[in-house]
Amino acid sequence: MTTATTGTALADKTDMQNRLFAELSSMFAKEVPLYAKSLLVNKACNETVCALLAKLHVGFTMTAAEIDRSSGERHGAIRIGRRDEYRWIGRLFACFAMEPHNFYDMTAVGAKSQPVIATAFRSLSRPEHRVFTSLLVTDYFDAATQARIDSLLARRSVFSDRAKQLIEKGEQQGGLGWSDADALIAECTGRIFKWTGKAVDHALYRELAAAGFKNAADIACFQSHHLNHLTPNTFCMDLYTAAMKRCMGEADAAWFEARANAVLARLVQHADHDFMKLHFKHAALEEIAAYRRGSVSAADVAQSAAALSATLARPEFALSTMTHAGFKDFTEGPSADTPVLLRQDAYRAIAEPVEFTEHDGSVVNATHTARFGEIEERFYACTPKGRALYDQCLAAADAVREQDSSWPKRDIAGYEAAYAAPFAAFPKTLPELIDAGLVYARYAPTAKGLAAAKSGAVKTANLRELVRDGFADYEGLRYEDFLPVSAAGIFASNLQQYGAKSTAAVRPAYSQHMLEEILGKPIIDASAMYASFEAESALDTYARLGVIGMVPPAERAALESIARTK
Ligand code: OOG
Ligand code: NI
Repeated sequence: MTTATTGTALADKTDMQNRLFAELSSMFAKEVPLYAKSLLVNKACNETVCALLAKLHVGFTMTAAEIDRSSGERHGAIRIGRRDEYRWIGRLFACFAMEPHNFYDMTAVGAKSQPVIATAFRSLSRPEHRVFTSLLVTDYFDAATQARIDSLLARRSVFSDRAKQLIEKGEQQGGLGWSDADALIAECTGRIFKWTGKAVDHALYRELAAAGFKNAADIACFQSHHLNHLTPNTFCMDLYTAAMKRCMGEADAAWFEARANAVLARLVQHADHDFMKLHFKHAALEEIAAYRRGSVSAADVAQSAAALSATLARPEFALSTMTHAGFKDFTEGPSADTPVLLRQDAYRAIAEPVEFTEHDGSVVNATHTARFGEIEERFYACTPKGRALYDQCLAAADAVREQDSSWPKRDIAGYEAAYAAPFAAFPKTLPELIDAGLVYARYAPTAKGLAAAKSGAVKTANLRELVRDGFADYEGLRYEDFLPVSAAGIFASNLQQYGAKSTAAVRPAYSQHMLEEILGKPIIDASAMYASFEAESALDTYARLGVIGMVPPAERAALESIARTK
């Protein structure tokens, strides 16, 4: 904590961020009852996973509070209409230490293109929350439609004067005291990100939706930047999706139990120390290194699956009795056995009542589908080489699925194997992924290494040898960003719209530079950051182990120049 010139203690920005997301989560749970229930399902699945992992890794523990925290929201998404609003959003997130990372041009993802460009706001280092923030580009439309959208958007004011004052105060002071922080969070949940169920211009809404632009209608006709989803974190994607299908009434108890059995058996096989480091960031590397190998039998797995199945049969898990539009048929991202980037799935958007006010003041009662329930599991961040390989594998796997779109529903095991086949080009373990230069890692000296350094016993500046000798440890860097093609897939299946071409006389091109001008600040290149974290950690490890002088000059210069991109 630091002290402001006014004498008020300033709140820690990461603490503010945690509180903002907790409040957004309870706002969204009240707005979307299915979301509240999905959190319960996720927690039940994560508890099952943690109990098995505690048997497999003796010494691993998760308190109920830790499971609760790490089963919560990991990202949200909002869609902004105007450029000045977008700049305010950037300034708002900066109050919570969230900075723009990466440029996503959703107008350029082929057939799935949408009229938005975007960035994601998150903390630079070890982020737990992020918000995918789109900006509607109205020049994607023909001139007449553009004028109608722009004039609707011009009339709204999402940020109150109070919110703007608080943001300015935060900028001037370098932070906010807790009472101001709480007031700003209340502006977020009470207005900026709140669902109102009120909209304007149903005629424009209908036209945009009919032309494949429901996404644009979701922005242009509404009065706030309502959250369209908030995505919790699962420790086992396939268990959660199976549980949701069971609870939503798409699969029966017998199917669930068999599927849970299969995915938990797979989890037990693959959940080595690297898996633990990736999924449980609250545990220190030394703590994880000290876990002893326990044993989990087939009977243990079967018992877990049966117990979870019994839990999900309880009335509070009967999501089938609630209004819903079903669960997606397949998971986006890499195959289940390829631990890179992220896997995402979702229950589909529900139709919600909306009251539209027309230009003449009359009211139309209609419905709108935009808000859905995503889930995610994050894996290793890819280097550019890894990303290129991923894109190649994904295209081949998508082609397999597109040959027979009913496959995932009909025969999940057969479909999984076919989807995984093109990903065979990817190694499946962290050491192999690092050796192949496909993912980023972070290194650190161990206590043993530091002791050896004191007595001059460390004789190599080769990271692999340092790790082998127990002088250094490492973790794979977790991917903290988004995948536009998965995002487009989620958009598409939720809105039941598969993208739409520009209707402008000349299709405009969009650039990162444009979005930076709108924000008034640079967008951080996440890939350069992963590389710099890796290089810095390597240099720091060499230095602390007293072997920096042994690093070949060319290697050292290369590491220093990557580390300096920060
Ligand atoms: C953005 C979707 C992007 C994801 O998980 O890829 C996203 C949106 O629906 O507005 O959240
Ligand atoms: Ni999302």
